[in-house]
Amino acid sequence: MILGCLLADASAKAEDGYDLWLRYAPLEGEALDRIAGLHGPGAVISSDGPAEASATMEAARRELGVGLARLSRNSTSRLRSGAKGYVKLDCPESRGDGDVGYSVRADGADIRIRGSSDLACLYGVFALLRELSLEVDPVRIDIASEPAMPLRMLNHWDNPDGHVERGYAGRSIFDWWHLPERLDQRMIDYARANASLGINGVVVNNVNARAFMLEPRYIAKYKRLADAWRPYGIRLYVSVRFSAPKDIGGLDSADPLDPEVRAWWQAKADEFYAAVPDFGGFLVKANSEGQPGPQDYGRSHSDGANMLAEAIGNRGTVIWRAFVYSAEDETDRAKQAYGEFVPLDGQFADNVIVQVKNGPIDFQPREPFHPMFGAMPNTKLMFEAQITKEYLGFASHSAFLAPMWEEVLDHGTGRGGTVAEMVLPAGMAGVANTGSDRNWSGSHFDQANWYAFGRLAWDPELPSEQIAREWTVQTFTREPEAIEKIVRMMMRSREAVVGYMTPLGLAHLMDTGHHYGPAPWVCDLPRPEWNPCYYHRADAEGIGFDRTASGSDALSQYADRIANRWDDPDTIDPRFLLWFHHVPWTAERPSGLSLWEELLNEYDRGVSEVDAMAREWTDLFDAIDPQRHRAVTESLAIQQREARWWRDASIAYWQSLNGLPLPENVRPPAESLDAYIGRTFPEAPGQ
Ligand code: GCV
Repeated sequence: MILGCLLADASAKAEDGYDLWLRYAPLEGEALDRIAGLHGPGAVISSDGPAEASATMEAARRELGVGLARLSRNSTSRLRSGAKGYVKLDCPESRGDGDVGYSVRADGADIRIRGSSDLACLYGVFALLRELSLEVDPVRIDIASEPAMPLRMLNHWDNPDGHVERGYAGRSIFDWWHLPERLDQRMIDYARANASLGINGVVVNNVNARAFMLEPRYIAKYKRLADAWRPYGIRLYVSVRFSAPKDIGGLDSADPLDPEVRAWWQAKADEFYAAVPDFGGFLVKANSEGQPGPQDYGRSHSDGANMLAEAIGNRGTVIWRAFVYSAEDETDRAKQAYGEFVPLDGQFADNVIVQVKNGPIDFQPREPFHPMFGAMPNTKLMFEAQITKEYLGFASHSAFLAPMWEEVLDHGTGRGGTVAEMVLPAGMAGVANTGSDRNWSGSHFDQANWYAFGRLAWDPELPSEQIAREWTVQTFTREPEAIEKIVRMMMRSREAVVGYMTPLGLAHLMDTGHHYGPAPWVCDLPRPEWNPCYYHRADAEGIGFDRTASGSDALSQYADRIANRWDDPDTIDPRFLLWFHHVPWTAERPSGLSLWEELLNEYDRGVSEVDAMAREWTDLFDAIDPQRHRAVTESLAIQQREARWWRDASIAYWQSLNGLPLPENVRPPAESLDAYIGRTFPEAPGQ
């Protein structure tokens, strides 16, 4: 009786989002009957293999127990061997790093999960539970899956003091102060969530790294974390500051060709591997935004990366970021990474991966794919996505990012394959959006971006709509109409943000520093490429950055096939128009409208999409638990207000340059341009 009360109480508990997509909400009706048939009342989950299980197999069994119990409302599931009608885990009990592909198949009355490593079975369990959550009939389950790429990792921009650079979900989840003695339960829950997606690497600290995070006291903390994450198949990586030999090593140089410097890194790597034998390796941001690097000594990126690669040897990987830009290159920031890295193709050691952002500037709401993809056939390139939405309204605007990543991954490079194909030998990294907020991501819908990143890193061919649907079912509801509504909202959400923030290929129009809200009028910051004016180049005549041969010629960094298509403002995909072309405001577009009219339409489309999302969400009142329904309602209200702010402030500014009237059906900005320019936000989140 008491137990019954407790369970009833637990199920009535308000949902706060902590369980992410791993809620395993109880099935009902036929779906419940089918799973009850699978391990009906009094039934047990079986496992082949010896009694002594690896920690990974223990985690797999535990997950299966919890998942099936919750899905079937049966809290009494337990493990036993040899029974009929159960889920069988058919994997070696020992850790195998190599093959993590699995199959999940109905086998008579049983379901058999097979793989050649214990991690394969853990992944298979998560896949089975996902299918069951999606109400797939157990007897029809027939999946064989393996990851498309070896590295599927999160990059945390978390600082040791608990502040997260570009983090919008509270403080850092890593409690460095109390580690190694205290390991927060969140660290296990985090690993479990990652494992459910197949994420297998985590860089625990900001790429703007502090050298002291390489000291022995930190290595002890990493060991504790790595030990906790190992059962979930997660290897730990650390961002390093290139000048560490000087900062903490007592040397007077960090020159990568200096034998003393090389010896220092060798000893440092050995120290790491002595504590953490499966340590993943180092991530480096060098000679970018003030970070030290090999160029400080007249050396190249490959000199720097290869020095670290030698220290690590075949024990791990050096991931070297291609996100570089400097004040000297004033012609076009979008060209710099290609210019610095492509000539080094073939010069990086085998255990070096060059990590490239999805687009050539910086995680804008829309960018064309980065021209480095396809241009370095002899270098392993990894795809860097930003899950945290630095430029898409933080956690207060809803934008499902899978369609954006899909747009880039599926794009042909014109150099022998799509972007996804170019990164298959290396992998994908996502800048994490996690924080100490109870819902992990700052908003319920932002959890979907973590989920989508993991799913795409496992299989970049998964359609974003499928990802949205499976996430919705696991996270919110199995009610068919509600699912359709939510998926529709998600699928248009990013395009809505592009509409009201940066339509038709515009970029980098946000306010300085904190990167929130519009400020296209900012033109006087000391470095040219800090200014929105540098990117939009708007004047009385027109708007857009000429990147054709008559301008910066960034277009020539793309394969001819692509460049030819994008060279003509009339034939280029209009979504990239002003990225590559400076177009007169009054130019007649193939649509028959002027550029000015097209631009205004895009702003209005963005705003009305958000209004539609808010309306649809209101209609879902009965389908979603009240706590989460209310939280999303409130976020959407913020987004509606701020979409108008973006639209109105932008239009007011463009009008101040072009002097053009607004067509009759276009609502004038609510306030004057001066009022928008004069706004200050001492209370703004971010940095
Ligand atoms: C970690 C952008 C962000 C920075 C970030 C940088 C990077 O410039 O605004 O906060 O620094 O990208 O990717 O290194």
